Amino acid sequence: MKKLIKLLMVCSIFVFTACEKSEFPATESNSSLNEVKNENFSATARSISVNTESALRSAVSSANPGDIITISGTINLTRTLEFARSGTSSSKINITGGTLNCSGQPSGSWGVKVNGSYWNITNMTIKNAPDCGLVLQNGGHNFVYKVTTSYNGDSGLQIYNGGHDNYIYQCYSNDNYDAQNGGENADGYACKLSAGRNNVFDGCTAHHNSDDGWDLYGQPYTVTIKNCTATNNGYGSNGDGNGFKLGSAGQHVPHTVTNDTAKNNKAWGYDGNGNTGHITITGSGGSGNIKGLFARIY
Ligand SMILES: [Ca+2]
Ligand SMILES: [Ca+2]
Ligand SMILES: [Ca+2]
Repeated sequence: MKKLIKLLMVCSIFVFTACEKSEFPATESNSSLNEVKNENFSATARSISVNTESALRSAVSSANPGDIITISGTINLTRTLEFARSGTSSSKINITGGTLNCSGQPSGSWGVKVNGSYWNITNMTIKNAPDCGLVLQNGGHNFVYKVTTSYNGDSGLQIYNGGHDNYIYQCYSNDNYDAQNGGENADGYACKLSAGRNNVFDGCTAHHNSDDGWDLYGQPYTVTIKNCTATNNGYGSNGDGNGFKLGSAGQHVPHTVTNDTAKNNKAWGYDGNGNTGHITITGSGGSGNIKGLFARIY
């Protein structure tokens, strides 16, 4: 009954403003409309806890700005989970908690892909995906915080296909290994080939990944890596094992590397890898890297 009354109120306001527009200041009528709409008719933000794959998919596929989706315990994914919707700059979509075990997914599939924008992805583990654990592409302005990507069959966290303005903060990526290639591709963090502008890694750790800790191979825009640590990367017959691989041959892209640490990696601590762009390395060092600390940094 209450809803019916409010519905009638809204209808009458519509009719009133339509008929009496000239006598009613537009701002006043709009604000009273908005008040009613916000109270009852807009999709209000939800707080949802999920503990099954179907509930998780339902929450994600219907997510609206301001929603908080909390994953409870471990959910076994049977196929890639896509974040296709988007929040807004002032009201992000929040997904937090739990573990996503992707070991039951089809071969070659990613664990989670983010095609949308304005997500906060926090306090979560994504593991055992046949290919990359977490992929950010197309969209941007996503914030990834305290997310662990482990034991995936390609890179733990990858940004490419135009993914831009992402901030990866205090995350862990470890023991990712592409067994079928002898470890040639699985990096802790790959921001490579085709990622967009303004991607930042801050306070993250990559260790025991089969290829590199960080890999900016073919990345066309500047990436910022600060306060990060890469240790013990490089194993399998083909793993390269650089702490920070900072581009590739034929590129002229400046990257920013600040207060980072590279220790005990199989190859170099920091390798420009043929990128002739000026790489600003400040306050960064390390030890125990088999080939040495810096190579081809211009
Ligand atoms: Ca792959
Ligand atoms: Ca490699
Ligand atoms: Ca690599």
